[in-house]
Amino acid sequence: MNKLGYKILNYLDIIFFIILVGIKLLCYGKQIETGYFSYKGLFSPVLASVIILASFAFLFNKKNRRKFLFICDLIISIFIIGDLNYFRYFKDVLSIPVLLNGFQLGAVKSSVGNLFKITDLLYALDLFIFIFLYKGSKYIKKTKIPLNQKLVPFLCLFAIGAAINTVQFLNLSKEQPRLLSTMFNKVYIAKNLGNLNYHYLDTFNSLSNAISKRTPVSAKTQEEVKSFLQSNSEKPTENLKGVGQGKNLIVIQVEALQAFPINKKINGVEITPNLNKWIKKSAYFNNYFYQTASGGTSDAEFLSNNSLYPTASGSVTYLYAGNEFNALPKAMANNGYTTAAFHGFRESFWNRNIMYPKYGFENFYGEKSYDVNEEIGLGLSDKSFFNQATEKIKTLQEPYYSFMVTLTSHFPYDDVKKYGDLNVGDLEDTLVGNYLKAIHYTDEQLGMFLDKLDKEGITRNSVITIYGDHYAIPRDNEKELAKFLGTTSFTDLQWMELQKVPMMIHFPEDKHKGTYGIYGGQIDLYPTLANIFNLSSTNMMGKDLFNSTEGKVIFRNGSFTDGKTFYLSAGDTYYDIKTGQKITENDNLKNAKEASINQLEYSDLILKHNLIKKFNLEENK
Ligand code: GP9
Ligand code: MN
Repeated sequence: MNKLGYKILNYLDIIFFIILVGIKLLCYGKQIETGYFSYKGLFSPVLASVIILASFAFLFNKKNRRKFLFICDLIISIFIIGDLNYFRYFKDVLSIPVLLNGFQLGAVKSSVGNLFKITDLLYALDLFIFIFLYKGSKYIKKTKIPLNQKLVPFLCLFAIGAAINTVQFLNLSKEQPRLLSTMFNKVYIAKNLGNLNYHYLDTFNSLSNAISKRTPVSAKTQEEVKSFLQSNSEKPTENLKGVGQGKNLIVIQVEALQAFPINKKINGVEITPNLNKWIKKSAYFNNYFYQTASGGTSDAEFLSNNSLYPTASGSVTYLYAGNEFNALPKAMANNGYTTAAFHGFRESFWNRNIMYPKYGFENFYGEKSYDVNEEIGLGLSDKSFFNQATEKIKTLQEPYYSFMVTLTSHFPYDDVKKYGDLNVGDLEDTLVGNYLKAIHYTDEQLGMFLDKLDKEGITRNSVITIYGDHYAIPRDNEKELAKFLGTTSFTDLQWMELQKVPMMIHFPEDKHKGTYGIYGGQIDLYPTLANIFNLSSTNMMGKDLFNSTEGKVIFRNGSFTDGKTFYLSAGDTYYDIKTGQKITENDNLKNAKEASINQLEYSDLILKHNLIKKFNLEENK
């Protein structure tokens, strides 16, 4: 045999490893892909991820190398089989936060047995080859391989794998900017980068987060956070205190509902006639902003139910899934309420199956609870969702807190044919035009739902809150939006002012209706509801909108406004809202800026060091 032949034979274990594990990962990719799939697309990232792992094998002598490869293959096989079974139930991939919260899977544990298929074991078949090779290594003479002969091949292979992978990761982060840090759509990562790369990324994100969590917080800082929270909850609450006590609470978070279509017409037709009608009968907050960051919908849910800020990057729902929270559902449940969350999309999206119980929801009616009999865009249509959810709500023991999250009006609003026939004229076939159609559709479904509640007498005994979760129109499409609003472009300040979402609270018999102009945001919802339902809630960072005279909205990027001045952090500039003119910083503004940054930092500290748990322990001592 020639020299090359010996070399190949010598490294047969590594070659086997790369080929066999590569094939397994490609097969797994095919199994989690429900739509279009190409082996070609997945080939490079899969190969790169396996090469990276295989490169470490060169650091061992032959016997240990085979042991190492066997262990790696064993772990990968367990993960593939585990992921596959998890996918069959949740349409998602396992992640470290999910594994750490595994005990919460409770209800699904029983069905895991039914999901397992005997053919899954094929993924473990190649292990026998490595067992065989490992056994065979008994006959190998123990020779010490010099360090440089280990390091050179290791570094070469590692560099090749890392280079291919870098290109793959960069491409994906260009296509989906928030995806790699937030991991909000794990299946998408696994589909595009392969299962092994997905788990590398998951491990990296979890570790970097764990490290930052471990840096201890000083007693002084902890005290500072606590005293801020205490002083924040000591504000007077006279107006509307307890008016909702004993009544049901229905909160509807509407996908991508911004304030700009409210009370507007296009070609003579109202875009949101139903919301407009209910706004007239409700307490309507017309200066209410979304405060979400990269966690999108999940940030809106978090802000509204916890009155804390979302994380600057990533999503609380993945990064802090292990934390303790004092959320609105928990407070309602403590007051004898039945609590339930409703959303017609897969349960694991945004880690909801883990987070909703953490917030204190006793029931979560996710995708599996509905008959997916009509699909628009991402999934179950709002029409079908509202119809089916109504039936479930009616079975809940009163009083209840029902939290509903809609889905149809989700970006990119391209399932236009199914939205109905709103004539958007010039805006036909534009993102804004399609959005108006989508939100017109959702408004119609919302209207039918509310009318049904009214007819059945439910509104007489319920407080109903509706708000939008986050922006609908990216700034790239500014021109189309300007056209709709009868202008040509927007200044930075005007663009910020456009980031309002409608928020309304409907009380029985249309009580307390009217427009409330105070500047507020999603962080204020929980304190506002806590006052209405007389909850003894603590640790909230927002304000009660019915009992505050001074408006304030702090955005995750450090921008803030009080309704008179708007500070935009991107350009470190203050604007006078009325005149639209820039103003120079003075002591008051400087202090306000510092206070905003402090608040964001307090919220981060609460999350990073699980301070709510500490505060709760201290309180119960
Ligand atoms: C899916 C939905 C979408 O469940 O909540 O989240 P988003 O992409 O809007 O953040
Ligand atoms: Mn959303």
